[in-house]
Amino acid sequence: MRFHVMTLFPDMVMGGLDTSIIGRAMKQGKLEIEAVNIRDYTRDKHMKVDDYPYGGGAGMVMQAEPVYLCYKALEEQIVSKNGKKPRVLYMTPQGKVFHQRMAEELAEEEDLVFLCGHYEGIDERVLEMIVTDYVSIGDYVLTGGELPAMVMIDAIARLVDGVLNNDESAKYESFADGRLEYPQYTRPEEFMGRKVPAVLLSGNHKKIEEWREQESMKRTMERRPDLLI
Ligand code: 6GU
Repeated sequence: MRFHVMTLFPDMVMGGLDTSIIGRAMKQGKLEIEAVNIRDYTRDKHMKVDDYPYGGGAGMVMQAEPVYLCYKALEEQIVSKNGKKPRVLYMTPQGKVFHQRMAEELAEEEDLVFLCGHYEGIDERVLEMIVTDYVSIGDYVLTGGELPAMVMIDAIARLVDGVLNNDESAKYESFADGRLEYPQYTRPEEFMGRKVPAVLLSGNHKKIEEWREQESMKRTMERRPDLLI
């Protein structure tokens, strides 16, 4: 799977994703992630990519042309490899709120383009021309789309075959079945007077499974009862 991020801060995006599990998967060739600098597509002699909003108001707006030219260059590269135009996800608090089912659906794509805005947003005209999906990561405001793009890429990439080395771990986790995961323990058996639940040391796999099922339900009722309705 290939992720393409259109951004004014490519180092932020690559720096956040080329470590740990996602970094390993990139090195193994299971994922490709590229961050393309929108500023490379300005034709302004001062490399300007933003301007004042028509009608007045606070802040600056990213201009249509650099975003358009950046997308067209990417589109050509993607179509030549893949044969079809990619989905283009614009990161905005005005979008549909991202969730696990959306991650599962997006993980089916071969290429995904993430468009990250900054300042007061991007000229509406280029959004109308290139964006296929408006996506938010929750009801709060961030300074730019880079962190949301990184969050989404992490959530989608770990669903790609071969990215997690233990394919069990994608199966039994929070949200995979609409419930929170059961608590985990490792050595030592006793830590500052707190013991590991005895059932986990019993070797009785049926009992352990029942206990985990109960804990998972209890935890979901306590912490996220909204998941059960
Ligand atoms: Cl996707 N972008 C920005 N700028 N802020 C957000 C967001 C996205 N999702 C929640 N807040």
